[in-house]
Amino acid sequence: MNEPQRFRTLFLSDIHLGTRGCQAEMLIDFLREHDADRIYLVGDIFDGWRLKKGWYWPQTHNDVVQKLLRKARKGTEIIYIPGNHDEVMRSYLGSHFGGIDVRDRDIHETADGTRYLVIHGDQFDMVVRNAKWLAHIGDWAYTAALWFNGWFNRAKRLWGGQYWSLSKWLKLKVKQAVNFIGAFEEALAAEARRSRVDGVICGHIHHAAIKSQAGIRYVNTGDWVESCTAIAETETGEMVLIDWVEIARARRRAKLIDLRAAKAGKPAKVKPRAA
Ligand SMILES: [Mn+2]
Repeated sequence: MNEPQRFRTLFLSDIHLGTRGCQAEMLIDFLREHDADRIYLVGDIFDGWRLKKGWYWPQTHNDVVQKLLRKARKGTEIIYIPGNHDEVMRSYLGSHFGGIDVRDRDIHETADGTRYLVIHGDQFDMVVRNAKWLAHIGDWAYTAALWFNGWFNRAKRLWGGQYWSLSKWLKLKVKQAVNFIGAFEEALAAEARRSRVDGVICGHIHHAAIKSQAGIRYVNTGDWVESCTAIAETETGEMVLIDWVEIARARRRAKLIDLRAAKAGKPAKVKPRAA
């Protein structure tokens, strides 16, 4: 077994423990192979919204918690920044338990002196902020739209109007999603500027990134539901994006090639070739 790779800081967010979508096994592997002086949990670590609807907590989700607590016992400083799905943790701001500090937001200074605001990010998501129920209607709104589409077109045909195209509408939705990501990045960069720091490290939109946004560094940790990504700070203060799905895929490929090579190397299985 290899020694875990050590970083100055690790940033993880949007793990969504307590949901079927959570890639707990992938995260356990990741935590086994990575260590840091400090770990930031940047919100939506567990999913209180989903757990309220029905309890789902398999052993692997416990294992993730145990792995983090063990790291804290061994000296890793762990800072928990709550998100919107685990907002219940916002009642424990300033608390300290099991070696974990709970803070609403934090300023992290890297080894090279760059200062980052660390925050989940939902505070800038107007839909979530102003009307919590809006975030919950997604599924049935879509179903209703499909149903409505049929009736709407039938009615339109009566007075010779044009069809309202669902696929066109969905394409527009994708465009709006792209616009939303852009607006989110801008809002967070603006908050970093207001906080007089060099950049921001956030989560929330499940879209990992390291980029510059009008002179402000924008870093997003991604998630452990679809993409399995983390952000790591090296000993020299460089930020790197770790794509754990891609690394696992590359390893499987390498293993397969090794296996084939080993097979080919066995003299008994290689047919003698005429020179
Ligand atoms: Mn969130």
